[in-house]
Amino acid sequence: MVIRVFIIWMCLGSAVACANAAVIFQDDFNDGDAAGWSEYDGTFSVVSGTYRIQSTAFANDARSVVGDAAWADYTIDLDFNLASSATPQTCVLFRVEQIASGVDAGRYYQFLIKDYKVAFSLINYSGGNATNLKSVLYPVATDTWHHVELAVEGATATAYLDGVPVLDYDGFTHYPTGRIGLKTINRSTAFFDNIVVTPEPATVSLLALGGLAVLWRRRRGRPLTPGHRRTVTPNQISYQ
Ligand SMILES: [Ca+2]
Ligand SMILES: [Ca+2]
Repeated sequence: MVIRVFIIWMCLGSAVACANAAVIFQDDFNDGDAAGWSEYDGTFSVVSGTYRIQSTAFANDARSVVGDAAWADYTIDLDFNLASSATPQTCVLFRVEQIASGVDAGRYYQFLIKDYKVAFSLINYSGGNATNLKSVLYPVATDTWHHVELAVEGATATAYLDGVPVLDYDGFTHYPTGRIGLKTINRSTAFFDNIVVTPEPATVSLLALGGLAVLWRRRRGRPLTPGHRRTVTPNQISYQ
């Protein structure tokens, strides 16, 4: 009982405590490795505390995934630096249901970032023809660190670049759950850092603690949506 009261007091009294408790995955690569990540088809290394992913050929999908296949609604925060090249492009993968070696081999969504556009795509063993769901022209400087926030909830996802909402789409009905991932394609190289995954909506549930629930909304003051799903994962996963 003492522990219950203490934890409840912590969450009621400190949003910071709740925010930390809600993190279900994080990696800053400062330990010099990418232990825990599953890598496919590219060249991977940790360089100066960042994760370098290189596509080695035109039709080479360099991908690395991590997390829990049961994750449904979550927000991915990360920093990336897309190296200049002939066709610079990288992707943040979400709801990775399946993944395998080969071009477009797997079932997952991706937030595609090129130097001039961003897009949401559907991959289903697409053989080099990923299905474009929605795209918009948007300049992204290469050789520069940027921040991505990708909020996925139900059939909707919203992508922010450096704090600016750049793309949203509400038709993500194919894959209900899946891991997260990083990707470069067509000879591109990108660096990644400060990966943080939190449940979306950022709601902390203490239902397990004697039936008392404390709900807390983290981002942008949006009202709680009646009937929204909670996907708090009890076990934190962290590969450091
Ligand atoms: Ca780092
Ligand atoms: Ca590590």
